[in-house]
This record gives sequence, C-alpha cells and structure tokens, in this order.
Amino acid sequence: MQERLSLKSKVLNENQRIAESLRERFRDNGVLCLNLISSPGSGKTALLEQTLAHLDPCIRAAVLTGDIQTDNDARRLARFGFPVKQITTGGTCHLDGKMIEKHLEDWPLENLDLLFIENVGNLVCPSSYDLGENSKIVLLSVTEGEDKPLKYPAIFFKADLFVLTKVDLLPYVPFSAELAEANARRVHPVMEIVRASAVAEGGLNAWLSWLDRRIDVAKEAQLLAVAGR
Ligand SMILES: Nc1nc2c(ncn2[C@@H]2O[C@H](COP(=O)(O)OP(=O)(O)O)[C@@H](O)[C@H]2O)c(=O)[nH]1
Ligand SMILES: [Mg+2]
Repeated sequence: MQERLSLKSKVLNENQRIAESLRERFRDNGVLCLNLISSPGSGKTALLEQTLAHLDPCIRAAVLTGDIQTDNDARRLARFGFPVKQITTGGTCHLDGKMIEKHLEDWPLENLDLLFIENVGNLVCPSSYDLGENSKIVLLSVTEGEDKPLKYPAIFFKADLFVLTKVDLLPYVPFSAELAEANARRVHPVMEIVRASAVAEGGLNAWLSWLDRRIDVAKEAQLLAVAGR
C-alpha cells in the first residue's frame, strides 16, 4: 500500500514538472489553453464543434482530443479547418502532461492563440492531472442530475468555469438548473457558470463571451511576461 502511494505521488510529481513547463510555454506564446472535463456524453465535442464554427477567423485555434479508443472526435472536429489531433490513451482514463507535450511537438505555439484540450470522458481521474492549462472547465448536462457537483467535488473545486450543457432539454427533463448551480457553488463559491446549448440559436453566447475575455487575458499575461524580463 505504502509502495503504491509513493509510486502515485512520483507519477504526479513528474506530471507537475511537465505541466509547469507547458504552462510557461503557453504563457510566453500568448496561448490560452483550456482543459475540458466531463462524463462521457455531456457534450464536450458538440460544444467544441459549435465553438469552432462560430470562432472569429482571426483566432488561431487548435484542438487535442483524448479518448480511450477511436478517432471519432478528431474527425468530427477536423471539419472546421483548424488543426486537430486525437490522443488515444488505449485504456488510461485521463490525459497527462507527457501526452500533451508529445502531441504538441510539431505545432509551433507561436502560431496559436487558443488550444482546447478535450479530456477523456471521466469526472474523476482527469481532475488529478495538471496539463499546464490556464483553466480546467467542467461540463455537466441537464440529464445527469443536480447532485453531481456534490458527488464529484474535486473537479468542481478545481475548475474555473462550469458549463451547464444541453439546456435546450430543460423543458423535457426533471432537472433544476438553479439547484445544480447552487450545488456547484457550495463546492466552489466563486466559480463562474454559464448555461449552454449546442443546438439552440444563440445557445453558446455566454460561453463565447467568456472565451473572448479569457483570450484577451492570455495576451495580457504574455505582454507582462515579456515586459518583466
Ligand atoms: N439536445 C442537445 N444534445 C446535445 C447537446 N450537446 C451535445 N448533445 C448530444 O449529446 C451527445 C453526446 O455529445 P458529445 O459532444 O459527443 O459528448 P462528449 O462525449 O462529452 O464529447 C450527442 O448525441 C450530441 O448530439 C446540446 O446542447 N443539446
Ligand atoms: Mg467527445
């Protein structure tokens, strides 16, 4: 047991070292990196598809998408003309820093403004692995139950933003968006929350404004880092 614990902490320490180096590279190149985490099927890929479809063409975006098997998500996302790579973990329930570092090898970060990482569908394991992202974003859909922030507090505590997805389905499911949001704030009182629908007209407006603000903040952080040298 002791040995297992020490192996786990070694793996996490090594991951942290890689994550810090990635974070520095993202900051120095003015790249906003967002790590999207949710259960399978909450709508991560659908949110990204509609985001890429609506993105200001001046923004140089790219996506790394993780799954245990298949490149289905990469194929869905590649249709929008931005660079996309699938990371297939072959059984591992989360992405780690080494996988991100490896898949960024031939993507010069100075050519990017925005990097989305779609993590493997899982509300538990991905929360332990820092990928050097600016923010973790947790998604929960209206068919999953209002209590999930209380059952899976680690990811709701660590995420900067909670996206409540599939709100177009609210009239058809017994789900209180207010209760889900209050539960998230019990875990993380200052958490930002937006409601989103990938299928309704204007359903991504709140999310897209959050994204715009965060892209600006990443560019300011880059200028500050350069000025501080
Ligand atoms: N009604 C509705 N369905 C959605 C929405 N977003 C995703 N879906 C559906 O939910 C299913 C899972 O979505 P997907 O993006 O693959 O989830 P992921 O596993 O988190 O990437 C698909 O059938 C989507 O069409 C939404 O905003 N509204
Ligand atoms: Mg997906």
